[in-house]
Amino acid sequence: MSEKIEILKFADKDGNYKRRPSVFRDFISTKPGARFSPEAGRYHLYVSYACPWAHRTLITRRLKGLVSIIGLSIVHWHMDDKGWRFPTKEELNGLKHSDDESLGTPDHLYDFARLRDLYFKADPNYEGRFTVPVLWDKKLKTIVNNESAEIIRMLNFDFNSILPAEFAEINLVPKDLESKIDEINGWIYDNINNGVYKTGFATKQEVYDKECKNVFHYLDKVEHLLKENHSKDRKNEFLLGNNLTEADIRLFTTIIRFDPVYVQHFKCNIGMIRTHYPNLNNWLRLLYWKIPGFQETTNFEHIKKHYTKSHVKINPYGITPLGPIPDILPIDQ
Ligand SMILES: N[C@@H](CCC(=O)N[C@@H](CS)C(=O)NCC(=O)O)C(=O)O
Repeated sequence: MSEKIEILKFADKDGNYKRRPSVFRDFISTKPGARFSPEAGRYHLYVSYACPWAHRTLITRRLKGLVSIIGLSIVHWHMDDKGWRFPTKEELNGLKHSDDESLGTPDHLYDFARLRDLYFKADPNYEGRFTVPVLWDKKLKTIVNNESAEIIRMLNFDFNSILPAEFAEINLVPKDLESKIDEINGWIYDNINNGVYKTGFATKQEVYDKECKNVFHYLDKVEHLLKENHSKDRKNEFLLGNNLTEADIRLFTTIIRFDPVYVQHFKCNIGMIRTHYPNLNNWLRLLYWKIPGFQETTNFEHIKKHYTKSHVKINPYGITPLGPIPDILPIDQ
């Protein structure tokens, strides 16, 4: 299917991009008799380093100490007309180091060529999209869940019984902040996380104008929020005060892609984070440079190449811009 059809299929007749809901929506649970119980080595995550939704799961897996408990396969950055694929043996043999992830990894479980093969293994009649992230159950050989918002909640809460205390204690959705987190996630998702896609995939000028202005309106709102937080107490460096929460993770994966990709590729170019949003820029650099888990799950090569070389309708020659240089400013600049 060509990119044109792909985009048009999800843009309505008025030129608005519509994201379709995920299909596999089961949950891992400690309740007796639960179909999916938390077990070390039972589950596997399929991600793309390019994808902001998958990136949420990578950060949460790392922060919760689940790296040795939940396995990982990484698709190639190039998404073609059949969707995501894994790097071929030849491609991987051509790399100097066996731990080089610049092209992704093989499918560590089944050696499938494509992510769609995994979806068909779970359900031969599957008719939805073949999206990342996928949380796979090796025991029942099926997809537990392919909705990132739900996967990160499970990673936060539902493995605690098998985690060492230092990781079980980490709670990215503390009870007293839960409703605030849900509220902020809601408007950030609609207007920023998905807002950049609605801008970039708009097929009518007036839709683009509206969506682009909307993204910047909400970036202004976040900028203001961070500024207010910080002016009340210098320790308030995060969206909801002095503790990192799920809301920061979900915003981070869009903001880290903003200057390198969304500004030029999705034409979100009324401003840049580094030049127009000092508080967001400080927050971004704090997470990236100072908090383990953010930098190591961010792969700018996958991010830049994926968007610019996969969306052929937006960028027909697949030229990846060199800048901005650097991808993210150093902490002290
Ligand atoms: N609602 C999903 C959205 C995931 C999503 O759209 N992933 C994109 C990559 S950024 C994808 O895999 N797209 C493949 C396709 O649409 O064919 C989630 O948050 O998990």
